[in-house]
Amino acid sequence: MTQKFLWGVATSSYQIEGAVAEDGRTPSIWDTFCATPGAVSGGDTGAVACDHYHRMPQDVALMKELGVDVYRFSLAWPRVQPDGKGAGNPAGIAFYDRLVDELLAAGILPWITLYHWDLPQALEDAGGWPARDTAYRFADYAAIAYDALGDRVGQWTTMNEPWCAAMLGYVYGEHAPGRKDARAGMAAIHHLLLGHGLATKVIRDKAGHRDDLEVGITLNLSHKIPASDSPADLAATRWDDGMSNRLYLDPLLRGQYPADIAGKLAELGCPLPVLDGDLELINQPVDVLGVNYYTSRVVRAAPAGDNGWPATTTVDRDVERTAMDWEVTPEALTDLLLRLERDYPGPAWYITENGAAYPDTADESGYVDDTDRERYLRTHIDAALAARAKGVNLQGYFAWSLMDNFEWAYGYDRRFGIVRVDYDTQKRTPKRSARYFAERVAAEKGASCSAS
Ligand code: PNW
Repeated sequence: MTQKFLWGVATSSYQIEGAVAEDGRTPSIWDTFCATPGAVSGGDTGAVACDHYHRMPQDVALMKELGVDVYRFSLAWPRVQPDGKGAGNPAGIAFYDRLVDELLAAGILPWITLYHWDLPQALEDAGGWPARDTAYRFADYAAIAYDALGDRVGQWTTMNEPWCAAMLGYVYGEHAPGRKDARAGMAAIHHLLLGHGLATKVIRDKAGHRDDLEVGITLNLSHKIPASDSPADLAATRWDDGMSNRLYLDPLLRGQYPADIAGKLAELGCPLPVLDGDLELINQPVDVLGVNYYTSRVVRAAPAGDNGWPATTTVDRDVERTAMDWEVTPEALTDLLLRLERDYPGPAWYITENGAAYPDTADESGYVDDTDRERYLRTHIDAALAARAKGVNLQGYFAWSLMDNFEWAYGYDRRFGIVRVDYDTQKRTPKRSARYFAERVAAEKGASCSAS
């Protein structure tokens, strides 16, 4: 018998929904950030985005045409629980009710992410993720969401990419809320992970013994390759891998922060604010570990900066780059998955995001002949399946993204969709890559049926 393997597409609430002030939704940190001059390219905002809030049935129909098994989307916390406190908002929840029902009617499994970065602004005003209380607020929100949708949804991801939320949001200031404070950022990492643990517990307690429940978290993991065998480059790579990968994987799957990284952070005056019992909460069983994979990095040591933080530089490789300037390195995806299975065995692994931005040009009909994106998907799916063939417990693959959408600090200037969105008319047109993906999914499913 062949093991289950799910094929899907992914999106997130703020990137596609629009309708930011409808049906009781309150502002999130991304609404605020977008209103900050210079924060987002072109002054773009998610106020309309793909207008998915009003076009949801059409978008589900698109997915059905693609033939995918599963759709990964996120709930907007300020829609479900305005201001991040108190009771759920029935008008906001009703949208996700309809979405879930529409998906189920189309034969598509709904896969919910609770947090894809749209923190209620009111909670940021109360301290945001650097404040411990936010983790408890997140658990309350998870309870509301599970009560509303848990009767029909068994796939729950707590957080999307805590690295991005903490580092880009609180350390580098490139994402909402735009803070530049390393000490706050390290606290944010711990409280995001604590929020994951608390919410996991809430969901498991509510779900009881249902056997289709899969709870997990999604991390953006990147394979790090030392520029040379020199002790300095090896140490730099270990630090980079520690800050990007082990700092999340170790507490989640081994119940402790990596000693080298936690020790260095404390020495730098930016400790992880761990209290008794936190690591037990964070280290609950995860059924599913989602991996968002885009690129890899060759790491070289650099002289430490004035602030004493270890520094690294990237060695450029002579490979294709996407419109994000990210190097295209599919083989590193195989290596990453093999390393995960070796060092952190246990969870089912899913590629919860993989895809690429390219400088698309559409013809008059809106069609994009994106051979580059087709190649990106093909080589990365091949790389993922190669790892699976070597024994990695990989159980699914999601393309990022179903459609072009609001690409955070880049606004609408970067397109990751396999479906083109014309932002003037909101017309959706499947690109060549969508056709490829649909054919590949059909072929893989046919192959696994006949082999079972
Ligand atoms: C992910 N980085 O973000 C997100 O989950 C998506 O919402 C996003 O659209 C997608 O990848 C493409 O960017 C990332 O700087 C943003 O390393 C930045 C980084 C990684 C992931």
